[in-house]
Amino acid sequence: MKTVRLTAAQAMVRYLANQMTEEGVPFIAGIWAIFGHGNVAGMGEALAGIRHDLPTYRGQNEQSMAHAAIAYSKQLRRSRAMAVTSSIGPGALNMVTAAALAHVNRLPVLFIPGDVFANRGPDPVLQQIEDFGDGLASVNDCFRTVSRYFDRISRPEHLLTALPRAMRTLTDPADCGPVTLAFCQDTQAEAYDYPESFFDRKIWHWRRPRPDENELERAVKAIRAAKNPVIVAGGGVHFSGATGTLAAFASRHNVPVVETQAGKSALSWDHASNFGPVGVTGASSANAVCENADLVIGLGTRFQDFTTGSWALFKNPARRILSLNVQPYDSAKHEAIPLVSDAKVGLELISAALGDHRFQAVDASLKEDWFAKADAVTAAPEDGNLLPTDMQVIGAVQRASRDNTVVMCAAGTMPGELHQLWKAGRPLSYHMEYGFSCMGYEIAGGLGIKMAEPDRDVIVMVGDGSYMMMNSELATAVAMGVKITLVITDNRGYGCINRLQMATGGEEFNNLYAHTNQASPMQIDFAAHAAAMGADARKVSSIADLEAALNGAREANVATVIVIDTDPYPTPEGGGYWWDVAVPEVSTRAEVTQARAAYEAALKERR
Ligand SMILES: Cc1ncc(C[n+]2csc(CCOP(=O)(O)OP(=O)(O)O)c2C)c(N)n1
Ligand SMILES: [Mg+2]
Repeated sequence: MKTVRLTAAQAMVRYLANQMTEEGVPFIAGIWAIFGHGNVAGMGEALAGIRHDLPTYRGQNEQSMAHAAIAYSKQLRRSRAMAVTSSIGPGALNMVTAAALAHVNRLPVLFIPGDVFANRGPDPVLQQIEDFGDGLASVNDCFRTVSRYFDRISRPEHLLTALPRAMRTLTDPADCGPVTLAFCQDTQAEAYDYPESFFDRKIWHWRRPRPDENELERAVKAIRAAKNPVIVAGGGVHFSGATGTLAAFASRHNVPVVETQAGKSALSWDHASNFGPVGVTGASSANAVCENADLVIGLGTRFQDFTTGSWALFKNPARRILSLNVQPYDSAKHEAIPLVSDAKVGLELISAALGDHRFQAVDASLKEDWFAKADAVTAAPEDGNLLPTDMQVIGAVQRASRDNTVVMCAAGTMPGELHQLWKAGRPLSYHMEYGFSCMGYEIAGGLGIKMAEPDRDVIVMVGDGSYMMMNSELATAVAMGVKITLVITDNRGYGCINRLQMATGGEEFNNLYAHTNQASPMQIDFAAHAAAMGADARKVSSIADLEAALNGAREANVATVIVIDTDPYPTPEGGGYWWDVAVPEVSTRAEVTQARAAYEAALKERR
């Protein structure tokens, strides 16, 4: 057997650089790295040596670097991914939140945190925790719960089994998610005679699992028996590349489609079958269809609470649920009729079995009513003296957008309002991280999206709160010449949580800055802050100026930041659905007691 003597770190990166997609490009498109003593010598030396085949990017924070990596893969429908490496201890733990984000959203990312010495010579090394009763414990154990595959590389030859398992997980449509290979510091630097064949180029083919015949038969029978089915399109539709198939299916069989946050843009907003966003942040049209449906067909959805109205939405006493999902876990949720399958293949087979079967038309005026409401709240304000609403900001961004625009967000007021009000055209023109809804995903995520699709205009919608939590990858975007546009809606605090607090009977407390424990009122000049990181930044004072600034941003040659003050209180009415947020059972506040009574009544609607 021919062998090659390499350090474990050199072997790891050489292996990664040779794992290819069907399109002939490396599956791992690059690696984000922040070095410390736990990876600079081993991984650092190896990455410098391979930089022309596997580019290394240096961000400002391990978590946000991982956000960029994750957004990159989400935008490319998981067809490629990135890796992130850190030192041991704090650098490693900074990535745990991002690992959970990828875990919830079923997105591939490879974490390579440094780990303590396998030989235990220097114990305790700087940043090593000491467990008094467990000699194997390391901070990296935190990754176990939030990784689809976890391994600790404490001998060089562990890579021979660990790396293929890692790739299997990253490229498996059902098990896809974050992989953590905790890499002991001394092991990274240790040499071993690896078989040369281990580094042969390998192509990873995307699998499309076909349904079991009996499951398919039962599913088709259930669909044929239905009078008012609805398809709930989730993120799996994008991952499977099933958007065209879904459009054809919906038209041919006349089935209404509603979209989750991850599924939005599966169908163009103006497709006759698209009844809009579903659930808590949904449209009245979509939710009316769902209330009435006797068969809810989940298509690549996890059925999270925002989709199901905490399971109160699907009200029809006769309703059944069918869950077409590539992951068996999701297919069996809530006593669904399971159909384990790739979305595209599954839809094609169902369509063939249904033949010319068509369902009765759903009242199209539901949609017209909803859009009339949505258009009214997103229109440019007539009275320019009032503080703009976030809805009006959405309208301005929409009007300034083009066919190739991607609008993105993750947390705050904007995700719900964008879900309701944004008119998404092309598939993947809407990028929402609403599985983990992680504040701080936005700016780094925007960077990752633009790296994935440089030809698209990427508009990052970010609240003042999310901006304050994590903004430093803006400097990275500027330095890398990655041109994204940020719209910062400054409502001086956590507007959405403040409204939730009021809705649950609470007094306004600790959300908007005005209600926090502060000696001098917080006043942040976001434009100056962003400009200090090199962005082309300005504050605008009206919706008209925002629109003009957005149009100007296209010509800019650096990342652009536009700040606008908005009103923290108004929010779209007449669309959304109930959301289960537990209200205190006893309180001295009458408002809480009232909210509790409403809450208990609402709970009875759950099915
Ligand atoms: C990391 C993280 N911490 C806390 C939360 C809970 N949370 C959701 S939205 C939000 C406030 C967001 O404020 P901002 O970005 O200003 O948006 P706004 O609602 O004011 O428009 C908070 C605290 C979260 N989603 N993520
Ligand atoms: Mg805010």
